[in-house]
Amino acid sequence: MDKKLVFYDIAMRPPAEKSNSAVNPWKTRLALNFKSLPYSTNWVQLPDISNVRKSLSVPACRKFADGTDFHTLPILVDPTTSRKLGDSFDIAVYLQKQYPAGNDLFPPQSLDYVFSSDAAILIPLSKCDDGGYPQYARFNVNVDAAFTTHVGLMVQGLPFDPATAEEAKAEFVRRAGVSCWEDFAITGEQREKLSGSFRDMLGGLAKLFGGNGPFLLGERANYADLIVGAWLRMASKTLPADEWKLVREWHGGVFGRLHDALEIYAAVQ
Ligand SMILES: N[C@@H](CCC(=O)N[C@@H](CS)C(=O)NCC(=O)O)C(=O)O
Repeated sequence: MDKKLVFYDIAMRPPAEKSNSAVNPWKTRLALNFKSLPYSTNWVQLPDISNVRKSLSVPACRKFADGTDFHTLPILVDPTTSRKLGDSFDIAVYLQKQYPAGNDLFPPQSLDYVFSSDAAILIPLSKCDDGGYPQYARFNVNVDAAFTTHVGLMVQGLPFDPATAEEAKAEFVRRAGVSCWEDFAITGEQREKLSGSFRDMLGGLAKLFGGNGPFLLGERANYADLIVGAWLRMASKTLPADEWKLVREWHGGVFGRLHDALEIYAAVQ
């Protein structure tokens, strides 16, 4: 590698390197650090993502329910190969294939986890190429669906940058077809119910971490741990403190241990 990789992440409340809470950029950051690759972070404000993505000529990998493009991060640019990638799973596959030395993101394992629910997901998830790792691709889709079904618990806790908060919130309101930001609040009995469902969903996932941990395959992490770990990073930064404490403790503390064991890959470069 001649030059550092360039990683585009979402800037939340300053300092951005403390409040970064978007799950898919977290998957990429954890993967870059796991592979010990030198990179720099370009922080992008939420309302600027479309322009940045278009200016890099990276096509959208997600669509809104009405079929229009949904421009997202992460993006990774590799100046050494001139490659530009705009999906966290594609990025992980690229990193493993282009930079195979060191930690292996995709050791063989079955990752037998399927999430099914009747709850609708507001914005459809991306359909991605499995990159030659179908078990991991399927796991990514199922874990994303499992957490996205419960993301309502986290939305109100997103640490927006005050400079762009009103604009960003208005866009979230528009997409959801609700009338104001306060409509996202989930409280009382409704919150207890969703929180119970979140606990049960995590119980299903915890079964995969049945060994001595802290990772799926024991002492060495892989991309499947990073996928769950990225959602835990988002949860840690957006859930009310008492709820995050519960998540850490549920199911014998498996997710608290996983989150903490991934701390070594969470540094911001
Ligand atoms: N499949 C894509 C999804 C990326 C995605 O949904 N990114 C979200 C953050 S986690 C985003 O950029 N959202 C921008 C917005 O909501 O305006 C990936 O894995 O990279």
